[in-house]
Amino acid sequence: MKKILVTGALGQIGSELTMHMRNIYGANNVVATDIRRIEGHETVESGPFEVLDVTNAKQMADLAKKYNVDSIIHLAALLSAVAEAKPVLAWEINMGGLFNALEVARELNTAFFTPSSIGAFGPGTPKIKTPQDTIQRPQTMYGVTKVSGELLCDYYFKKFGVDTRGVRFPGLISYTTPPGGGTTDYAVDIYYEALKSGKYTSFIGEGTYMDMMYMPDALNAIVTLMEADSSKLIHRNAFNITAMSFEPSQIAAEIKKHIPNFEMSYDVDPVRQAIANSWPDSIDDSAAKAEWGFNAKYDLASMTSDMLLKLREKLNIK
Ligand code: VAH
Repeated sequence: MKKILVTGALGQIGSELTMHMRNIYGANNVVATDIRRIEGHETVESGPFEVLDVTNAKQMADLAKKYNVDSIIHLAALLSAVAEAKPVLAWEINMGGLFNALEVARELNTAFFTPSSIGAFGPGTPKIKTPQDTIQRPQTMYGVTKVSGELLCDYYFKKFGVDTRGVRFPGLISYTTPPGGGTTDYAVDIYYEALKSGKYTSFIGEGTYMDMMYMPDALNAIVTLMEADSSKLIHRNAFNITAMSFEPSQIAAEIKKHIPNFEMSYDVDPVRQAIANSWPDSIDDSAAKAEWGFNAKYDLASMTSDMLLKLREKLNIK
């Protein structure tokens, strides 16, 4: 990758990935785009930024040609809970935007990355150590767009030779940009509330296991996969990757090691609980490890230590 276009660059992944890639490839070689411009945001101020509506095919093609990009990192999408509330809009953005991005990649012969998710699995999928290759019949609009996206990306590779690659992300936890409208967001919100109020009411029920990952591992995974030797890839769209699997009481217990008086309670959101129940408890990421050397560094204990340290600085809480 030498000249990279990022869509959704102001989102939870995009805002950190843009900075991560600018540090690696040079600020002027990573073109950040999003549906809106936020003045003063480091992603906007630290290198090329353009307003882009990914449902506008011509606008995306014109930008890719203007900057002569050789890689597209397509992140613009609605997350699970928002997509369930707005299914038609979710299809338009998640699939319409993806189709436009793949067409640009085909026309300009760029490399291509877009994330799938553990949300691409459904109730009929084996829940423990979910295999790389298994049944995928999700019952959420988010999941439908993720499975459809995986199939479309594989089609563009097989039919047109587009170098498409992707990962099935677990819940991503970060301190920079809060997620917007996901089912796993509780695992981010809990750290903020633990510091601000010393208590948190989880919208996901006790005992609900989901795969999770600290954002630094997610950023490294994207770059490592995109720089991997294409000839070694048996799979492409998309690789299971994970760092840990936990349920709400376990993250609460880890936080209590740092904040002994922290109090956890539960007020389950039936919509997001139903989504979480349809997802795996844990996934098998052996294919990613074997084919491109995926290796997560953070576990629940080390993530919690780092999250609380960085959030104390960010929130100016001693
Ligand atoms: C969501 N954070 O909750 C996203 C992600 C696996 C979860 O897809 O929708």
